[in-house]
Amino acid sequence: MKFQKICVIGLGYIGLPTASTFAAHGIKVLGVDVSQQIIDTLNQGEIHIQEPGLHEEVKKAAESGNFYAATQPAEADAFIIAVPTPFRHDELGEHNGVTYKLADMSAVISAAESIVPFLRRGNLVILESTSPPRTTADLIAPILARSGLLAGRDFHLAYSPERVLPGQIMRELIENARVIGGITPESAQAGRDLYATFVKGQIIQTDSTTAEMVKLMENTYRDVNIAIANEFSRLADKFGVDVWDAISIANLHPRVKILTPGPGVGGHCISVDPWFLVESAPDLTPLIYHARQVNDAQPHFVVETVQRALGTLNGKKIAALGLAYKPDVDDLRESPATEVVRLLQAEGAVVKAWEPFKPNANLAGIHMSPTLDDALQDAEALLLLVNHAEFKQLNPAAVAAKTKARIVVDAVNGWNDETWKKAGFDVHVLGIGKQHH
Ligand code: SAJ
Repeated sequence: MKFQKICVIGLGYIGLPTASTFAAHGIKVLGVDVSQQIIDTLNQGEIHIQEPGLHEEVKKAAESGNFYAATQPAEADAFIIAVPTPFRHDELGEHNGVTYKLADMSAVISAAESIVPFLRRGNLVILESTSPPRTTADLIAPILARSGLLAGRDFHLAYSPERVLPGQIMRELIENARVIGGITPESAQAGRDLYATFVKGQIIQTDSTTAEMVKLMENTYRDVNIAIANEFSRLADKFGVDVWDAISIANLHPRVKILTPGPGVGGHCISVDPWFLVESAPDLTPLIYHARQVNDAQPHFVVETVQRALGTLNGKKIAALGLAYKPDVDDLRESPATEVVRLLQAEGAVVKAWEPFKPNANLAGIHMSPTLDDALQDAEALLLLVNHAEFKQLNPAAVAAKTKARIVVDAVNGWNDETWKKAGFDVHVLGIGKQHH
């Protein structure tokens, strides 16, 4: 199948890189988003999110005339849905005493509905948004059937999950293997024809429900493995062991690869997607459910570590360094660091947060410092919450000159404790049992 014009619905962290990469490969792309502000920004060649290499690509795409953004779709050869599927904040699911979060499919539903008037015989529709198993067949196909056309007979329908890592999106989009799950084998083939425009990694054709499962399995696998690392950090703390040492020794075993403990799991993917499996089959997912509980509770363990370091939290002034959900990104969604700050404040601590990637972030109840120096100034303790490269490069002696704080709590093992000790700091690292101090 040949594609001259496509329509990408949702211009966020996935949709925009996808749209601009297609445009850079010679396809006419109409990018659609509900936000007029985003549309205006993009049509001027500017972008609303930070991702290495993205701005250049969007600029090029806009200048070449291959990319144009609007709030409504139009007729096209293919439609790609790349809108967010967060969880619902208004309601929880409940089954046999287990409560779980529910996927909010409203953006996917509206995106599918917006295609209906423009769908034509022979088109291809792709869902990229992470979704519970069977979404493509049971939710999207019936909505698109309102056009009078049938998925798999009159037009192609497939699920193809994005699998790119924020911070590496532009490269991974091209190099990663791509799964295309068709509602029929012909739909999968049409999907392959489309993504082969730029994908250099392997393209695997399968059915839509398998592709949905694959996506959820990948992120759930990572969540469960981070949960065990976090649980090990608590055990190490209890038994007077340095978890970081213990993990590096265990990882010398040829079949062991323990991940990294930290303040918890954030972002809009790994902390959300496992719930889609729990929601779909609560009876079958006790491990996935408990891994989520462990990771969600990890900010409490950070707070406990800070409390031990400071004696009490009440009235203590703390400089929280980093609020992003992981190192070197500007994304604060579902960030465990912000949860730590909120919990510290609930215990009476006075926290100033410094996030170099988003100094002006507007987060309810969180005081942002405009500069690192401002956060350091009156602090009694420094709390490292994200392993940003910028923090790793800090010179402890220079920091010591800017603050009266002499206590450091490192929740990500980002700092060399010896150099901080030399600069006069008392250093507490998450997951290092107190018998070590
Ligand atoms: N984290 C740890 N310890 C680790 C690794 C990560 O605590 O050893 C934390 C991070 O700090 C962060 C969270 O987990 O808070 C998730 O970070 P991540 O880098 O593991 O993943 P994401 O959410 O940025 O991107 C993931 C990727 N999935 C997998 O690696 C299986 C990416 O490929 C997906 O495309 C993306 O989810 C997505 O959009 O689904």
